[in-house]
Amino acid sequence: MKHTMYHIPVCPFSQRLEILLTLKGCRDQVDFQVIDITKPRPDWLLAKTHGTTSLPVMELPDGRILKESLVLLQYLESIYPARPVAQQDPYKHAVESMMARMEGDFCNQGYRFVMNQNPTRQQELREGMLAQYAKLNDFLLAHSPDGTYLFDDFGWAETIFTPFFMRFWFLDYYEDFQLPDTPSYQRVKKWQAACLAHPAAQQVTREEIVKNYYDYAKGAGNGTLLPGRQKSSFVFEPHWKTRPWPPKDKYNTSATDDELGLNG
Ligand code: GAZ
Repeated sequence: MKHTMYHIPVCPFSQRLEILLTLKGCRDQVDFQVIDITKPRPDWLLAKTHGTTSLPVMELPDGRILKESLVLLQYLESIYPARPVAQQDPYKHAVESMMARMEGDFCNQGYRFVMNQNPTRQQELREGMLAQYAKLNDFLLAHSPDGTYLFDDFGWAETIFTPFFMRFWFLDYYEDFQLPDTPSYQRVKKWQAACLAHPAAQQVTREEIVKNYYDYAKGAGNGTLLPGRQKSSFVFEPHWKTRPWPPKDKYNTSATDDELGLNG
């Protein structure tokens, strides 16, 4: 009997689990079941989760339920010990765990920035995002000044952060946000580039992120509908590949379902 992962394919928290399993050579050991975020959760799933809606959720072969991506990562790391992704040395694992603790603020800042609808707040949000990258830069300089990754290879911290580096393609597209070429960001830039290129982390593409997250850029998260729209940018049909690139100028335009190619 397999473990089952109920997930939203484009969700960063579930990509972490796919990356970890890919690194461990165990991707096929877990049965990934796709849930459509644009529809109400099915009753059978709500019964399993006691009414909570956030995903990913994992079901053990005996029916017990676990959730929270960081918890699930640790659980999968424990039940598939053959190819560890986390550092085995207690000090080194503590270091990567300290970096993991920075993921919440990093994530929140990026989503606040993309979801912002007030042009007068753009500068402040840009600076906040840069401050987050500067913290990662300082951490890497302290613990891995000359390396590429935090340790020798793509590992625990990289598994946790890479899905956000990929989601933040939406900041490049909708906010024209890039890291400046100054020393304050050099180390984190090197890290980010290596993370983005790693073969175990290729579950999503820039085009998929930019198209699916249009509604986030217009202020609507988690598959909710914007005024005047019948369809969420997170719908599975029509497939994102067939849809046009959305307008970049989120502050002055609101694309219709038709303009987004959501009517096929
Ligand atoms: N802490 C959980 C974990 O597993 O690590 C977070 C899981 C989660 O937020 N899942 C989202 C979900 O299922 C999908 S991915 N939402 C539907 C629901 O009913 O709750 C959302 C944010 C955010 C950052 C990212 C995301 C996101 O705020 O990508 O706010 C809602 C959702 C900073």
